[in-house]
Amino acid sequence: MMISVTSCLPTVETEQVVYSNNFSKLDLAGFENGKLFVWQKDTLAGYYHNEEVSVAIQNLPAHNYLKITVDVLVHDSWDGNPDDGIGGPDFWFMGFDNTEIFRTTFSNSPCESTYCLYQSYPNDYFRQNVPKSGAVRTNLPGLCLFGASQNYTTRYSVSKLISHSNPNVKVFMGAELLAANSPDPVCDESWSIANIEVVAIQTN
Ligand SMILES: [Ca+2]
Ligand SMILES: [Ca+2]
Repeated sequence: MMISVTSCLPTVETEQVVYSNNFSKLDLAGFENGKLFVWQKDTLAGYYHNEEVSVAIQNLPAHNYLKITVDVLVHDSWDGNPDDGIGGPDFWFMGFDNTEIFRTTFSNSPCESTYCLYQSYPNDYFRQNVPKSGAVRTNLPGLCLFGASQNYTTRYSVSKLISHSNPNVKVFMGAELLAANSPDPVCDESWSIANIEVVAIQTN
């Protein structure tokens, strides 16, 4: 957050975690399209393919910013940026209420000097970053297609600060994945959520 160096810059007055859910309590209150599964001894929301999931959080304390952090697991053969009409792009997005605030791509694909399926994360689409850029964990097996292979699930902690003052908010996440050459697209590429945290911030 901003630190006050002169009196005209806002300073944080209060900062409060208003929602935190890692699904260990099987809590899907407020969710639309909420579903749970256990994977690698962890309860996750998912798994999802070309779907949207949201959580409505109500009666927030007075605030003018929200910091939304979503821990996402990207499973199996995501292809990132390439717009070939067959494999990608593989988009993931998030937003609040009816506003999309972030649209990016992820890639779990091999990257060599002669061939690389780049991803946009940690930036917005379209940016060319190497696969798994910005990941917090990469040494996990895939979920389905590459369930027997290590390094085919990648964990990201996606964090966004938004201007917001309404006492209610709906946070949504979703994906638009393309796997036209796959007999089973959901097995080919999917995603799940390990944690969602919302912090209400009031500046003066
Ligand atoms: Ca794929
Ligand atoms: Ca794809």
